[in-house]
Amino acid sequence: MALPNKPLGELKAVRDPEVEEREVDILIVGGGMAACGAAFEVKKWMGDDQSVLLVDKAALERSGAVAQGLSAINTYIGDNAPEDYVRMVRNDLMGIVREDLIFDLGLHVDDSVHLFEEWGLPIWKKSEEGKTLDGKKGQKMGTLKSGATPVRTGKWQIMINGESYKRIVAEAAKLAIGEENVLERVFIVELLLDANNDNQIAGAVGFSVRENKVFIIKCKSMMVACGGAVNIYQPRSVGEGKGRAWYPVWNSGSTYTLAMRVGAELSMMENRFTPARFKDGYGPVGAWFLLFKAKTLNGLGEAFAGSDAAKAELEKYAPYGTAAITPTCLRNHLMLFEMKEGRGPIMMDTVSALAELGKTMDKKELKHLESEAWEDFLDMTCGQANLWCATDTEPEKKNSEVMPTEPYLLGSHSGCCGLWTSGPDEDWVPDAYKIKADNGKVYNRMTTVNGLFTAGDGVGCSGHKFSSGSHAEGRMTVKQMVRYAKDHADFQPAIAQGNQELVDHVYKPVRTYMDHCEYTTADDVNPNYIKPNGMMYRMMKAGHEYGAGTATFYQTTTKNLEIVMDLLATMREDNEKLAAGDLHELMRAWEIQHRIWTLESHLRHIQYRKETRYPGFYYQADYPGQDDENWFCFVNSKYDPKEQTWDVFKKDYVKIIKD
Ligand code: SFD
Ligand code: AMP
Repeated sequence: MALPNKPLGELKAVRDPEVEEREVDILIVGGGMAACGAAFEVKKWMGDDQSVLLVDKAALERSGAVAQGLSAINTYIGDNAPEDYVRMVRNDLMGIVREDLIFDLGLHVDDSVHLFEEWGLPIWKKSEEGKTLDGKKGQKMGTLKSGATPVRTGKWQIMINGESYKRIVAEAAKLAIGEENVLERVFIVELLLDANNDNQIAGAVGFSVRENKVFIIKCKSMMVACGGAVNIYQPRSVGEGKGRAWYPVWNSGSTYTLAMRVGAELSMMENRFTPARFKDGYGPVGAWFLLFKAKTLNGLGEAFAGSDAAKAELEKYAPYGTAAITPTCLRNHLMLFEMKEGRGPIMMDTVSALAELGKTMDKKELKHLESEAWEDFLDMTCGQANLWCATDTEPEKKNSEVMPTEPYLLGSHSGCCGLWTSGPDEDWVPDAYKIKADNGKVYNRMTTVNGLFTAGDGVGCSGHKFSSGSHAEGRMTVKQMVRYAKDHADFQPAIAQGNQELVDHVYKPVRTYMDHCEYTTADDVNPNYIKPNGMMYRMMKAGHEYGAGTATFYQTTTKNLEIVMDLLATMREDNEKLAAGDLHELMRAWEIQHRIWTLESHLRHIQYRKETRYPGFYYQADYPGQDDENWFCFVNSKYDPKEQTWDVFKKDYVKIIKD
């Protein structure tokens, strides 16, 4: 149940919080697209004797990446073949992906899109004359499920009126799971292993950001779906603009950190996404490229993407670079190439695109087209529309600059880092892609920790799921979680740590603050502690300068990586001295720790992979270009929680869908 909004000001933390214990069969950590899919689906498969709980750090209606809404659903298979979906994802991610997971998702994703429409999400349709109909007009054409034609932007994406997308999806999730089974504004700090069975998940510990209370929750099976990692790198936006990034600022790498700290295997953490976006406002470019057919121009006004120089550059990265659709990282690479050659900045030619489209339109239709251009941002990144207002930008009169952003880590958009999970238990899935649980059975999307599952941004090696795919994956996964909990009905989760030990751990930053805050007149300057905000600057600066941030045009070297790893090790030591005076700051203290662990795993993987697999996302300058002979494989890693050591290693890639 949602707690009411707090009164003015932050809620002071107390030294000894209340403790609330819960025990359920199925625990869903996170409340985003994947978790809402799981919540919608779970009761269809649960037995009457089974129980479920969903825990979100925020309020379901506006949490996670879809909080602001979206203006497109990027994965709708429709008339396409799921095999082609695999081919598209494989090409975009430079060849190394888990084709079993992607194909499996392709079979199920449309069902979620059909549900969204049934729940009231307006999906744009084509009229019989081929005209675009949005909002209520589109709804008159009937539903996608009944055969209406969506407005495709690219081959896979469809347009929606999506400002309230998350509210619609959250409402269905809450109704299905029951409000009494949802805990909002509770931040999960750590996952907990079972005391009696090795490598078995048994629960989680977190705290409320609205009351001084620690939650200790036991479970038989768990999904961790806390989205990707944002603000791990120094963002391009500064000052008050820092509160805005492209991906959701609230997602702090919890998925990866929570899972890695209990020993779950990670995969492809070297992969990152540095999206090309409208500069400073972070407005997405997909609709402009694909729907409005806009081109990007270099500083000389040339459409550089088709130039001979660009073609020669792309040929270096064949077969991906020479494919019909240039992979996302290489589209960035071309922009960076132009900028480094002194031909920046890169501009989105909105003026010519709208003029061209307007040629076949009357005045009223043209006005509508212009409002669609605004709505693209108002639906999902209204800060960009604000910026257009603030800079007197009318897209039909003035072009806008496009720029690759700071790096993000995610597994559901155009990136593929995440956890190594089991594929489905089907004949066509190679054994190497099946993870056997303690009982010898295979559970789709289970991680290498028994009973621990993930979905959406959490599943590695299978990008391009987007909002619809994450929702569908949550549904697919929870069905397996219920099966796992049923198969382990006799399992009694037992947590090794006592309640007091867990409370001491979670509230450590509060105690540190209380012990030392009187020593200073400036709350954030103290020889005995560091505030999360200060730690954030330290982490961002380290990655920015040494870990292939925007400072170096995304380039790093072996030596730079050694330096940043040293800096991160010191940060982890200093994290013991983090201090939090109120509950919001306590959340910040744990978020920054999750970010630091995530960043470290990312850089460990970059350090291990001795090639540059994703030019445009990052460059390992000592190992330029791709080395298929040695590196056409996954890179996985595992943190051992007992020994506190890391292992990074190769895992074979298996091709399932032929070219
Ligand atoms: O324009 C804790 N996405 C797009 N998808 C599309 O289908 N179409 C688009 O148009 C897309 N674009 C886009 C997108 C996202 C954003 C931010 C923008 C534009 C500006 C991507 C999708 O949104 C994305 O793929 C899915 O939402 C991923 O789903 P999931 O479930 O993996 O993550 P989430 O929805 O962010 O949810 C995370 C949840 O975890 C909670 N959480 N809870 C408890 N304890 C903790 N420690 C927690 N940490 C996090 C969060 O509160 C949240 O509920 S476009 O660019 O292409
Ligand atoms: P974006 O707005 O960049 O997140 O893109 C939305 C969708 O459009 C994603 O599926 C992208 O892969 C795709 N996309 C964006 N730009 C292009 C482009 N220039 N060519 C092909 N696909 C694109």
